[in-house]
Amino acid sequence: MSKEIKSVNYGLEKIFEGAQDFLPLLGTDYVEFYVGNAKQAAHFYKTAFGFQSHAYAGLETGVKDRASYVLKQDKIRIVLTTALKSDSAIGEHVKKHGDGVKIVALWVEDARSAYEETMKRGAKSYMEPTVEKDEDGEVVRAGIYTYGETVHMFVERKNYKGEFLPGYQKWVSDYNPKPTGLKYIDHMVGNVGWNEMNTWVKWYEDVMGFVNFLSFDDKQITTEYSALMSKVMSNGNGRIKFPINEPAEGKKKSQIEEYLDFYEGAGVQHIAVATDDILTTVADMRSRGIEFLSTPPQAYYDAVPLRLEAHNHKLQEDIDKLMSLGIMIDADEEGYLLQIFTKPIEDRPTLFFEIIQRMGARGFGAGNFKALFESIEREQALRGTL
Ligand code: TYF
Ligand code: FE
Repeated sequence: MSKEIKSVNYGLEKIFEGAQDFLPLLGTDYVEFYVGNAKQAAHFYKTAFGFQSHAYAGLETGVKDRASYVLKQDKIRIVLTTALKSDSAIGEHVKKHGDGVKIVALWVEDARSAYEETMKRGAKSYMEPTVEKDEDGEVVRAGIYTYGETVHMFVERKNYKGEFLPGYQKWVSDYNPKPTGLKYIDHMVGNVGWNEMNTWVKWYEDVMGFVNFLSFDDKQITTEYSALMSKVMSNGNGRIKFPINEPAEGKKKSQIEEYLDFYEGAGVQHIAVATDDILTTVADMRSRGIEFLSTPPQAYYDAVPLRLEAHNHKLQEDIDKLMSLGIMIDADEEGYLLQIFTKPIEDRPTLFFEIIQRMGARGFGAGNFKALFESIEREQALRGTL
């Protein structure tokens, strides 16, 4: 039933051979969303995405100014946080951006060192190293700003055995929809302003020690309207991948510009989550009410067998099933990948999700860009934002 996914290894250890990685990252720790109503958002992520109730902090746990619901699915942890009063940085964030990602937390061995090393390379501080304790031990966290008002929080939890963080209680719920097969975060993409992509590429290189291993220019990814440029940044062990997009001049309004207008600035555009059985995951999510971008045309699927043959890969899935669910297929030398994109999950056309199954390929689906962006443009046209 479920297929083995080859572990993603970008061969980056070669680049880092000999050099000391000043910011060793163990993985994504959690993603925190600031939202208008965390209780309802948590219900949505449980019902539609199959996340499981995990931890809670709020009035009942002695927190007076916010409520946070922590949800889990395999290795993925998301936190939904809302303000409990008007005088609140959380409320201000929601007022400006709508619901969106505030914190991309990174799991580290040593949060103090992560903070010091990035600060001395030019990071802007969000939170100095802070120790939080309870009966399960202690967690050290420290945060720096990245693009827009988005934050990277370094989380050191080697001396902690609790559920999530000190201050949270275990959340036991009677409502527990089944998981949909989401396993881990594959990558998280940021949209930045006009001509700012290279500034943020340099920031990830200089401040975080990341490398740029893939670039897409506007010629590759300009359809009729949806012009953009994109560079993928990765940390040394390849566990953290952050593509950065900027708008490019096209015939009409770029999808990136639409995002920047509605988010009112730079921010996280999409979160790609991996599954090892995309047919089951997507059928399940569709039945739970998640809306995906419209299906590529028949001509797209007609061309798939040749694209796979060109790289000598054999598709293990039934192409008719992939087509009926609207899943796209791309291939490179090392393998293929299956991917599909949700429509924006808020009323503002901002954040969306990608579901991805890697069958050896380490790319980002460049061969699907045309079909994908045409589908996004159909949505933009409906919104009158093209
Ligand atoms: O992460 C990526 O690069 C792919 C493709 O606005 C992509 O998922 C790139 C830009 C975009 C939507 C998807
Ligand atoms: Fe993606």
